[in-house]
Amino acid sequence: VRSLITVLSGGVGGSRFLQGLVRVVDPEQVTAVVNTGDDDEFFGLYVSPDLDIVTYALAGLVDEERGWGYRGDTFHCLEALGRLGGETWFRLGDRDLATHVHRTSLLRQGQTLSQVTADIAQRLGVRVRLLPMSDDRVSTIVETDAGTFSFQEYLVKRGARDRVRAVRFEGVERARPSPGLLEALAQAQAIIIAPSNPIGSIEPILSLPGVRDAVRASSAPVVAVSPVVAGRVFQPPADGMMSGLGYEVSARGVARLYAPFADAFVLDEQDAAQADDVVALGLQSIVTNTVMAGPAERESLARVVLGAAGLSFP
Ligand code: FO1
Repeated sequence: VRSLITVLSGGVGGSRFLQGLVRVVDPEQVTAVVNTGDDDEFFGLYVSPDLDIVTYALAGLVDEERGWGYRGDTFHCLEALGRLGGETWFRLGDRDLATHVHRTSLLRQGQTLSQVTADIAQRLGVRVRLLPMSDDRVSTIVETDAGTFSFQEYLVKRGARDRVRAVRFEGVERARPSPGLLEALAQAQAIIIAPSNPIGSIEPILSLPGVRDAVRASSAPVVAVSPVVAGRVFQPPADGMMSGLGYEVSARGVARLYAPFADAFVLDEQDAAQADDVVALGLQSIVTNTVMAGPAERESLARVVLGAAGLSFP
């Protein structure tokens, strides 16, 4: 069995967690299932932000401060586009554009998103198996007081300032999980839900036909990590999406969302007072430092999560 640890992931939070995980386990033991509900088209190019963030992070190429895009990228193409009257609110860097040009070209030639993702990852030296959640298009749509937006419009163009009324994943009912995804869940020795946006990143994956059931049915321990620390998310817009939909923006609030299928929940030391509430939801609760400041913190979080799943690594 190739895939032993299956991680459900969004962009920045998930990628940082995965960076820690591959310091502890052989990357080839890890399958990362990555949200594609945030994908969008700019200038006819197919952009898959979460896949790119995870790919660049694991390749050691990501801009660590921003959490997305290539470190040291330039924006000459975007500036020239702006001069021509093109839209420039989504900051596509020059090197980053190569990824989107290449991906779009391979998709047009008939390759699937899974194939293209594996190709790009391999060429950039990423050994984790990266699976887009689906080869079919699913679009996260955010309904707000100010109108209905795609995820990137809501987050980047509008700065996540609008009150969220509803979130839906257009196309999810007809979409199929990508090839190997259900197997990666069925065969996993541990299923990890990364500290990603529960509504914007994890929920689209779980909403694909068969996925939530496969997580529930798995005999492997399911361990989730809170993306909320001291009532704050380190990455907008998880807070606005949670509060808009009526969920408490707290570690406990996230645990409540995951309780139906998770076995253990990892929350930050700053939220230690909520550990009992997590236990009351029927979850094992583990308190540790979840703020993934640097490589050492990311690695130690990965060790705690693997320990919670009953796996230990030297
Ligand atoms: N996030 C921003 O806040 N502003 C941007 O201009 C922006 C550009 C961008 C370009 C490529 C890419 O892969 C990601 C980019 N992101 C940007 C991040 C991204 O939109 C979000 O962080 C994820 O979608 C959330 O998971």
